[in-house]
Amino acid sequence: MAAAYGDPSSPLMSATDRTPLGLGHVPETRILVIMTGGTICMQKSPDGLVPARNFLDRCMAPRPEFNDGEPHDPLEVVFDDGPDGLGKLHSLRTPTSVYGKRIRYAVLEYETLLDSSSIDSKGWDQIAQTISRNYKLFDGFVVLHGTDSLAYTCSALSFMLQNLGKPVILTGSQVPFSERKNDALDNLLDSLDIAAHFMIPEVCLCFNSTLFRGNRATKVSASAFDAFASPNLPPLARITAVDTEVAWNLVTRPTSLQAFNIQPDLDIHHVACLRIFPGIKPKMVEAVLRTEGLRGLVLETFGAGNAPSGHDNKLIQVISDAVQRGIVIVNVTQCLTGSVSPLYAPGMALGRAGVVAGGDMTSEAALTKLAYLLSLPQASPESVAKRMAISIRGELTEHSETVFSHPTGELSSPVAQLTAIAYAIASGDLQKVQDLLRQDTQLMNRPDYSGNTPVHLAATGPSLEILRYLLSLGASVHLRNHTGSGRTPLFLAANAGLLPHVLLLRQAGAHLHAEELDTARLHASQRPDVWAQAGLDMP
Ligand code: ASN
Repeated sequence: MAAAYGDPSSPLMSATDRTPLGLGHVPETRILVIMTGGTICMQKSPDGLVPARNFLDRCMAPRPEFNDGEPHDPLEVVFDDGPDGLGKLHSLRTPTSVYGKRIRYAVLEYETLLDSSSIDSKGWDQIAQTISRNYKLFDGFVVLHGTDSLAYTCSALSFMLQNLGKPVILTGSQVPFSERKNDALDNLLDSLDIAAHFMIPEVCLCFNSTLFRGNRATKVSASAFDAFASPNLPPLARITAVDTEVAWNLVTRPTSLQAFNIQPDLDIHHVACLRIFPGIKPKMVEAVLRTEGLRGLVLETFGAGNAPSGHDNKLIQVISDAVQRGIVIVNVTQCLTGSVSPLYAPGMALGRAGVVAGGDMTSEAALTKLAYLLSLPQASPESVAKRMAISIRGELTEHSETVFSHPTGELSSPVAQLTAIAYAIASGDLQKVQDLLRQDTQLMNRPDYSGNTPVHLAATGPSLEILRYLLSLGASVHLRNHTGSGRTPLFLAANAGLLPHVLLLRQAGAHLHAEELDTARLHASQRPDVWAQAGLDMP
């Protein structure tokens, strides 16, 4: 049945769609590179290294890895929400990758380029807004950023970008791109490659040939190329000379059937982080907890979550009083690996005082998560405390996570599995689809020879429930097949006139890709109502 989708006589392919990509045609993936500053773009000055402008022309254009040497039209980019916010940026294209794609990209450079030690929630808003405004125009995003506060920005964005369906890869470097020996070139190339070729719809940090979940990363070296680590979660991918190995079982996906949106304005000015040390005075902790307007505190404790119990338990009293006043206090460990747990009496006493156990979260993740939850409408100390203890973006390990086991102990080949799932989707057999995906969840995003994923097939299949099931597992609505300039599932559903499928895909955040719009307009006269629901602006 899968063959039907590549078959030119298939009713799913309209007149203009009948030609799958010709042999010589190499598909393009569009990536927006967002330049915020950091060492990666810096140049020497009498005052030390300072950010320098014009990264695309200065650093990327002269390098053959980033530039196929051909002239390309500028790319449309949304700069701001005002009437003149839409503009165009000079674009470049990479040569064809080992995955058979070319990456077309533009660099959006911020007015003020920062040393990342100066970033705050305004800077995070700026990045989140840029991604949100350009979400429909690009397949993925690479954010260039200084390394000093990179782990904080990764964590903050992971919470702010809600129901994210596309890759957002942050990177930077320890040595500027303009230096002869640097880590900037590899970090940038790896980030572009990941954003363009792998559907990892998370905020990630790519550094030194390793891809980390952004909210698990922490800076561990001020100078080495190996500057980041993810102490409590293995990397999401490792990039070797020959291949990129993705740990697909670790990748999280949006499963709530809601469109992408952002939560700006993290309440970072009303949270704090305090590191306990031997001999710390309860008065000192109290002074922090009495800071005007304070709503949340991350307490970095010893070992498995312990704090001193001397001074007649005065410290616990101070903490307990603050919790009673509505301050959310979260316990994370100062250790690089491991988790807080109520193993010892002092840790248990903190729990009894109402301190939330932060599991194995990094301080960066705990602090930004606290600021995020406090910024949500109707946030109460109780609701925030409850959500601090559970994983909302994969930022902490929950030990009750379901592990899928294979009933027969044997996995069939990917091709056989794809064929089986295509049959099950075409015949509306939800049970069979569920069984197959339980055996191998990666199947949900795997394309067949014509680039159709199970979501493409279900988008025109007989069972809306199968489509709903795939979307609730987190299957991507953004992958494009090999027809025309690359069709999304939403395009196929609209083209087949399937209104319920279109509405469900839209609910899950699907949109028509910028490269589909012209063809969509040509087709729109047949079912204008369906195309309108698919989000097509018609004259
Ligand atoms: N100070 C720089 C920054 O964070 C450090 C770097 O990017 N390597 O902006």
